[in-house]
Amino acid sequence: MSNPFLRFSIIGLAQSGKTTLFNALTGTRLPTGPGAVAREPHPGITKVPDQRLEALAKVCRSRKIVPAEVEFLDFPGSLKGYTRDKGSGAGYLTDLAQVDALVFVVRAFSQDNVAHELGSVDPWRDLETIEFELAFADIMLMDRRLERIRDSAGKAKPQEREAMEKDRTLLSRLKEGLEKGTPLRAQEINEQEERLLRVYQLLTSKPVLAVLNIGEEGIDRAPDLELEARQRLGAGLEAVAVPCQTEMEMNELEPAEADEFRASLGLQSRPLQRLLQLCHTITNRFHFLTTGPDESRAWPLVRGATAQQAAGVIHTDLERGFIRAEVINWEDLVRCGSLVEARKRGLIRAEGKAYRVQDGDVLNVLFHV
Ligand SMILES: Nc1nc2c(ncn2[C@@H]2O[C@H](COP(=O)(O)OP(=O)(O)OP(=O)(O)O)[C@@H](O)[C@H]2O)c(=O)[nH]1
Ligand SMILES: [Mg+2]
Repeated sequence: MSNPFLRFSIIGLAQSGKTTLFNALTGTRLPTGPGAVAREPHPGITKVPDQRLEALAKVCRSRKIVPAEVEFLDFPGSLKGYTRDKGSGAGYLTDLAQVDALVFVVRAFSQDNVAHELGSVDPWRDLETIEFELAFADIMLMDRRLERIRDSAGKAKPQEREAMEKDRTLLSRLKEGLEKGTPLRAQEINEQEERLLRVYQLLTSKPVLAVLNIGEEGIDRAPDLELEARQRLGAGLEAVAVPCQTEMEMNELEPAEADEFRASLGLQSRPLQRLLQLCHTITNRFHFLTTGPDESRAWPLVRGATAQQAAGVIHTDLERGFIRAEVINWEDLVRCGSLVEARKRGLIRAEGKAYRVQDGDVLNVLFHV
């Protein structure tokens, strides 16, 4: 296991607020609005705030706090444009697929001076359009693959032919489901099939977070909107309402000022923080922690991963030479006030390589290379 950070593609229809959200998340100042004519996806990094790190840094007198990071890619223009454009479309869709999950941005703010490719504001229709376009792109890709199998099956050796036949049956079945409107993420796919599919990077198999881009006037309706989105979107999808423009503008404020401003708008929490949490929920990720005088740090891990795999996120040497991990829950450690005290009270456990790491575990990996 290595430590590539989580990556997300931000996609949607034209002028839905993708770049505005990207700027809000990454502190970038890319131009927004109809004048912006980027063609390439733009990458940016967001640090994931984690209050546990501050508490640990205090206890262990860490010189540095290193939060986890996630990467967002801002895809310009309309998804619809690219699925229909055979020229630049293919490259765009391949780029878009190189991520862990997709963030759909749909317009839910009412402002007449923003031109929208579909006219009136209707986030549900826009979500359906995005799903439809992704399904369309997947079907095109499956068709191409099925065609290639058909063309080369005659020349193939018996063994290859068997593998091709497996591929063909699987793709045909999934395609049929897609054509009936069921994205791959909602279809039954077993582990072995999932492995076969991995090379295709099919878009509708990716987890999705829908961002309802509300204006300040929509803040009161946010909880209802989110609920409705979840009901409409079905299993496996998450939704969050974010006043993207306001959040982007708040990057110019001090954090305390921004919180005050949010409260004055009736926002109970930080929507971008919720967004980041949900990014981890949909990708099945959580963070384990390390701490010491150098740094207190958060590391991403997939749910169910073992202590040895967690060691590999820190460094491949730690995974290879893994002996055991000393583990303590972060709150227990903070309550003890020091590692020495925690050890005295017997709260630091020794765990083997198969131990399943929990959210909030503080790990110290003992290894030998
Ligand atoms: N009133 C209001 N306007 C917004 C909001 N979010 C975005 N906008 C405006 O919508 C326009 C489009 O925003 P962008 O972020 O450029 O949209 P985009 O999806 O990146 O656009 P393309 O990449 O060109 O498809 C800009 O003029 C923004 O100021 C919002 O929450 N409220
Ligand atoms: Mg944009």
